[in-house]
Amino acid sequence: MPLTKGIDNKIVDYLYSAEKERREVEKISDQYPDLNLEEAYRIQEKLIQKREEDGCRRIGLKIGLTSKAKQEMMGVHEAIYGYLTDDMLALEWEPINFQEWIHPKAEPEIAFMIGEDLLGTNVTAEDVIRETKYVAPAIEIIDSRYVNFKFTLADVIADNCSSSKFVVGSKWVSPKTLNLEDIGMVMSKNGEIAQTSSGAAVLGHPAESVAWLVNKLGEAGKGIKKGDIILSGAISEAISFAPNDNILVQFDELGSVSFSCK
Ligand code: OOG
Repeated sequence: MPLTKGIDNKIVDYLYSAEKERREVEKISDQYPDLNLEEAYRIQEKLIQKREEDGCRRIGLKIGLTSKAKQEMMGVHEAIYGYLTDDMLALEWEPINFQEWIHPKAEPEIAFMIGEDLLGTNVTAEDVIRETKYVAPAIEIIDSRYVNFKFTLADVIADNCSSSKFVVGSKWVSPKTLNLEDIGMVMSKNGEIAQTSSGAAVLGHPAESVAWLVNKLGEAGKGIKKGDIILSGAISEAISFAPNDNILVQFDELGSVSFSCK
């Protein structure tokens, strides 16, 4: 049964206040088990509009569930996307206050800085590479608003795919001379290796992931814009961290990115 009018606004307020008040809430599918993905994306869009009403600006998008392992874990065959707003962008040198989060986890990512608008339903990884000005190492901090990070696909889409913060490294390079699928990555916590992987973990190639995003948005007549930052998907499993931890992500050729919280 489709959501009755007004219910989506109620869900938006429920998720928005959970984030603002830093508390975990029961997943919405417990109350609305028939919530479908289209409705979930509509709720996500309204959630972003609410952020905009509060003065935030959209600066890009993130792609999630891009690894086979994560898709299998969730029993799905498709990635998901959410929006990034300017208040989510953190700088490498600024310690972030852990109190901003509920139960955060860090994921290594490759960020794409888009040089030209990309729109359509037949966009390829080659098109993405051609229109990308730079790629950079990044860390995404996800912070699901749901109890114990447990959710259905519709739940997580409505919750803007657990988006919370992201940090982009200071070395930005053209993707044209790199082989992004072969790039190795090591993520360490307080100097100890926590995860290793390579670019191929993201749908075979991070640019494939961005192409998937453009084509998915294209189905709804949307696209990505010049100047957008796109987080192409976690390259390994996410790791939890605590106050005073330092997370460092090092890539071959792309350089490194780190953050600390207090
Ligand atoms: C959903 C978001 C996952 C990724 O890159 O796979 C994600 C979650 O696990 O909370 O950002």
